[in-house]
Amino acid sequence: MANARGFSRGIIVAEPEPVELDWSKTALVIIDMQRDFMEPGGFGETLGNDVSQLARAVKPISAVLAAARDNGIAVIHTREGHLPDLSDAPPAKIERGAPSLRIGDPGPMGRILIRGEAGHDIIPELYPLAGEIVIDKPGKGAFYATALDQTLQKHGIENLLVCGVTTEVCVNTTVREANDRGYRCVVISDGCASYFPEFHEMGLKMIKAQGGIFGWVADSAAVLQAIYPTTQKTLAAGASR
Ligand code: TIU
Repeated sequence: MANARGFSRGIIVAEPEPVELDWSKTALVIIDMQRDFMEPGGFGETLGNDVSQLARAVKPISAVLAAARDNGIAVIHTREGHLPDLSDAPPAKIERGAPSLRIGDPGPMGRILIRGEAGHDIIPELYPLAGEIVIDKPGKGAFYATALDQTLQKHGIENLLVCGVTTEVCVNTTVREANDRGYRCVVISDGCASYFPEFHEMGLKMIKAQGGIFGWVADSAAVLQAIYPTTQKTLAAGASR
């Protein structure tokens, strides 16, 4: 199936090598762009992190999200969080370390990392549209204890464009899970961020090393270029639609 502009496939200039994707078999997976990680007073800050480090990923994700929506590429959002009774939160996760507030404690955006609370929701800039898939996950990986694999199979998805936060935690864990399940993963470098810039850098290197041991890495401009291969002409045509 061709996308809205007539391109059924695209080549992303990626590392360690270019990768050609069939857009009808590709999903954009946006990992955990939740207020709990992005804003002061949420889970990320309770762990002692500078949440302002993550803001840089929003614009690149927003641009790829718009292109995906415009071209009929499937969009999947994930959210890390737990049931209000904490039955899906392992004590080993809740009790770890010395955070300022623990998972389930009341904070300025509601209970920390609990489904249905304000802090658990996705930031307004990247809010899911009706009909987009939202996967709630209790762990760092989006496949663990979720229906993500079955959902992707049902939609015939073979390739994932992956972005979100944080690079070395939930993005890396999800990409590793996806790779073992046979999905081709292209991680959008500037669409990911970490509280630790050096972990962001190494998290991306780990994915693309050894001939792409877990997948490919490309920036948002390269992904957009692949979705709109004749950018100027195509965007101009789009503008006059
Ligand atoms: N702490 C941290 O870097 N990340 C997480 O706890 N979850 C996600 O990455 N979503």
